Amino acid sequence: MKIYHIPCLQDNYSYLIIDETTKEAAAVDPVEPEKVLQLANQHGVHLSFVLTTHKHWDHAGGNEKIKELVPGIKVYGGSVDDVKGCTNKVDNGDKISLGAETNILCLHTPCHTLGHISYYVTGKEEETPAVFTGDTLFIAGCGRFFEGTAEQMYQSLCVTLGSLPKPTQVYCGHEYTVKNLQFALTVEPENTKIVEKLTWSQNQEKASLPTVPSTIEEELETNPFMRVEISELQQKVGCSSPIEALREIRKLKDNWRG
Ligand code: GBP
Ligand code: ZN
Repeated sequence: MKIYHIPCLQDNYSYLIIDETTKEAAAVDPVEPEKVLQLANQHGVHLSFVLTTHKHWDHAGGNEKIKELVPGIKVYGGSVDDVKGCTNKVDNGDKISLGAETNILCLHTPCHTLGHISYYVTGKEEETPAVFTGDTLFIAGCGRFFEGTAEQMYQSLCVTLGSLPKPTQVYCGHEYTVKNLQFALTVEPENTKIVEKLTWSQNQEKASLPTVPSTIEEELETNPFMRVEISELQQKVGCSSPIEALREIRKLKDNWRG
């Protein structure tokens, strides 16, 4: 499989996933459909379906338009979210195949919205898997808890996504990395992995380059929201359990003005 990122709106990312042997492709959150279609044409691939991470307009807002532009296209979205233009509702554990060698596993990751879905994509055996995390997991951050609880985000972030293979490539819904790492440093000022990744991210930004993908391993090393099982980190924010710490770090981030 081949994955391309497509910057959209102010700081959103859409993605194009291509099954190379069949030239079948899928779009993740194509909020500006023309951009995705242009890229698909450029690579001579056929767009078979859309994977929607959640109902917010900056992710699902292109679905109706892409259905007009690509007759017969399927639009997947979480069964609990009211996703615009959805033709195929999915639940945790559902599987979708793309072309001959690309498989997609739907992971229900609620909290930012109740029906949020992350998509875990595997290709040929030797290929590194990828996960599209929408607004649940950002590089060094997580989404606001609009519809869910710290318990749900703990399950989504630390259990469901946190137990994927460490090398899994993480593709998120927004470019928030620099700000997220600056906030992460306020929680763990002595974490050298955060310091190093912040410098790297600032350089990427200066060069107009993306900070995606990350990996699950890097997130476990730098993302404060995924590190809440560490008791020293819990103590740093005055808590004594992972869920309590997650709730507190989210509150700190909501009130943080970087
Ligand atoms: C920033 O830090 O760059 N602009 C600010 C934050 C996801 S988008 C903007 C913000 O709040 N972004 C959301 C978020 O979860 N951020 C994580 C964080 O701040 O740590 N959205 O566009 C947002 O989900 C939206 C759309 C929200 C429709 C509600 C509805 Br209804
Ligand atoms: Zn959102």
